[in-house]
Amino acid sequence: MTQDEMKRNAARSALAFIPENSIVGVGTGSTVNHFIDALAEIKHKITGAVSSSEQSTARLTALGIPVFDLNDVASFNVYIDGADEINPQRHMIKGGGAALTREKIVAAVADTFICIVDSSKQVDVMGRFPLPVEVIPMASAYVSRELSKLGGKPVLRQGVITDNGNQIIDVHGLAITDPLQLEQQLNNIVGVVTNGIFAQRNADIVLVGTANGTQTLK
Ligand code: ABF
Repeated sequence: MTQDEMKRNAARSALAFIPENSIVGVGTGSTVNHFIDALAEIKHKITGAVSSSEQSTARLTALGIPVFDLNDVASFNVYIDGADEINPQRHMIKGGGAALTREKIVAAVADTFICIVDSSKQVDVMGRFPLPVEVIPMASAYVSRELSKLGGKPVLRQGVITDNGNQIIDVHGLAITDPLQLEQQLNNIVGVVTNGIFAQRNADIVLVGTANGTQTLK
């Protein structure tokens, strides 16, 4: 089974968690794209979606799923999103798709965060995937210097401006043994908008696509 087939299986398994007549929180990335395609098959059973990126909004809209402004949605039940890495405590690294800020915002509002991944995303200690950090452009050099002090190797992601008009620094070489502490420490660096550690708000449920079917972790 290919990685993409595992992603697709995990994504389709998420349909079982979508309440009828609900507004669904939708993340970003190739695994989520499979979820959006599957959600379109049951769009008559849901009210619509709130989206974490222009990319996902375009896909949802093209498939006829109404997209609501998050400011018009006080609460909603389920947020479905992928991850770049996920550890046994269901902490994640996200942001490979440069959508981490809106993903973290939508996840904060959701009652339940369901992460859909293929098995290659599972790690014991996060950090092999370079940690994305969204920064205000004028602060990128200063933030890079601060990240270097933490032992990382910061690399400004070339040619990428986020939906929010910011830049991304990818931090290589970190061994994230205390995700909760590092997430808070990074949040305190002036100029950082969002960092890609999702630990304070981790996933509630993980659907893992494997060669032997989809595993549900809670
Ligand atoms: C998104 O899912 C991003 O945060 C993360 O980078 C991506 C994972 O990528 P993919 O599903 O394409 O493997 O939420």
